[in-house]
Amino acid sequence: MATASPLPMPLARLSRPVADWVDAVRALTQPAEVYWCEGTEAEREELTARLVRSGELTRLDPVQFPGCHLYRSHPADVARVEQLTYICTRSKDDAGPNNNWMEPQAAHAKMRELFRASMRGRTLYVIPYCMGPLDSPLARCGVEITDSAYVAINMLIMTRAGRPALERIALEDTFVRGLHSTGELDPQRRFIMHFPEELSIESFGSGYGGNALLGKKCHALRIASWQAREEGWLAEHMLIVGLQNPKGETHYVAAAFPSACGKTNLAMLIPPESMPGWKVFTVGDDIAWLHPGADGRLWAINPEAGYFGVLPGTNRESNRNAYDMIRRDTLFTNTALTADNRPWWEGLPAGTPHTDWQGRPFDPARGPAAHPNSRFTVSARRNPCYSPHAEDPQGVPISAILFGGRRREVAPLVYEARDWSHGVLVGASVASETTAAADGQVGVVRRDPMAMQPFCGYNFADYWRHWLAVGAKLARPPRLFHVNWFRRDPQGRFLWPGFGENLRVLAWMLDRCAGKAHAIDGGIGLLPRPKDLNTAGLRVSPEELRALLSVDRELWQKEVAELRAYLRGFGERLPAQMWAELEKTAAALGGVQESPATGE
Ligand code: GTP
Ligand code: SPV
Ligand code: MN
Repeated sequence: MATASPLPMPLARLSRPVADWVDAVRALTQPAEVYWCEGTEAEREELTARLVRSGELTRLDPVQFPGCHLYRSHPADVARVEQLTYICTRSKDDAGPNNNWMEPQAAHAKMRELFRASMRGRTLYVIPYCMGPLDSPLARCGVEITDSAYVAINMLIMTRAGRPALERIALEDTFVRGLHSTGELDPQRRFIMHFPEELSIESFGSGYGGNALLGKKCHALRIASWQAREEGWLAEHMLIVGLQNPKGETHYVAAAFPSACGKTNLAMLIPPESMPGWKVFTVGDDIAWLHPGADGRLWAINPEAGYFGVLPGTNRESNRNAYDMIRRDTLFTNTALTADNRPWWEGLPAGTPHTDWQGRPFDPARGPAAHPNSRFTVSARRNPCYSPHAEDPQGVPISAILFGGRRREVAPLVYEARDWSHGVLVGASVASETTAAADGQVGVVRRDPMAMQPFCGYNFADYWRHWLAVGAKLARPPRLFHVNWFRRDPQGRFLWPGFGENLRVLAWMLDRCAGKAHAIDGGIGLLPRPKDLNTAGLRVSPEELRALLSVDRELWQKEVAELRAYLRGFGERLPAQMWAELEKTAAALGGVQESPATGE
């Protein structure tokens, strides 16, 4: 008689649909072996050791940076490639003018030829993962197949991956299929394809971040935004942070800023000394899934379990929490190295780069030592201010949503939308200077509605309509704001000190939410007067503060005209409410009216 095996069920037998899909991919890509990720600590160490042996990872100074490694990507594969990223829906209009589109059958045929035999001699890794806490009804699962151990290690840090995720998949009837192969890294043979109607992703020819860690931007934003519209929620490029005031009350805020525009930093903010008693807790630093709750509020979870954060500019002064967090068990990508094998990047006050991000002796004539989009991958559990509610299955209730961009002029430090509908227009009007997070020119202002230009899996006109519909369902909607930490003076210096000092602006917003703070109508929305902000200990002159809180009527009239032209590009699909809000703003820019505090 057979006795029960003490060994756990092999992963390959847990879910028939997953196993069948792996078999089909194996037949197409012809790997030398198949490796199912269990998700244990020992496994991560094993995979890391493999990459150290093959020379793909470099172990860093074990005393200063225990458990840390450096990965150097191919020099032509260092950022997201928006021009090679496609939404493949049956109807082109469903993808919208904001996306590259390809007909799904044509896209599948193209990708099939790229994937054919692409894993020959390589290992195929199967990574079942769960986006969101494993016990959360709001979480969603997927499986990534990749031939990159670097991608597998990143996914093991960034998501809840392995056996528990596959157990959940075995109980549910759907999962997102993400197929990735590094290919030859030839930019001519690189495509990131999304099939929202089939819940699948096919990514070929890049091993980098958002192109290859398919749980992140591909699943948790592009595919999830599509699902969210069908099901009545929102998938957004937002941080989630808990702010505890000196009375001990905590309010949660979500903020959408474009790539490399300050989400990680705001999510880990350290209060300035002149604001004693405040505490800040990170729930998430990049992606938020927001659901209308039975209580009429909006509830948010962070679908991720780790951070893939920007290194340049990170130091003890700007972000002490991040600086401390990444000193152990961290994977560094494309940083420079010091002579004593420590990672180095621009913005560190000490240390000297010896080797640049490409592994060459550092020569300043060749540009920065670390790549401007060099990043760290680390578990959220290493975050010294990780919120005790970050893993609550129902999420956290959101009091305010911020939109923001990186703009040297036009946008003031902060303004509040008149109401939800106006806030949707404010979110849609976000424009920001491009950064090194995506391939292409840096510093060019472009429209980036809700910081979702690269990530919305469908037509923006339908997306704004959905935002309006979600707001209409909320009895207690969050208040909506716009911020800009990046205003500059004529000499090009930042007018606002940013980082921890941003809490002063957040505190005003929370007071607005409580009906306790004053604002004036600046036409574009409601602004604090300089005296409405806590400026104790702030090193900003009264003139600078006035400049930060000013609305230049002429510039804004031009802005409104540009926005009108931009929105026209969405044609008939654009909700009429957006036009109505825009015309209200255009009319309001004619005068300035008072809007006193409204006590509750
Ligand atoms: P992604 O991970 O690409 O989505 O970016 P992110 O929005 O999380 O950006 P992150 O917080 O990593 O910041 C990007 C860069 O902006 C870093 O170099 C930061 O040092 C810098 N930065 C962040 N916050 C501020 C701020 O308040 N003021 C200024 N001047 N710079 C900031
Ligand atoms: C971003 O570019 O917004 C990121 C990094 O957060 S990536 O994972 O490459 O998308
Ligand atoms: Mn991001």
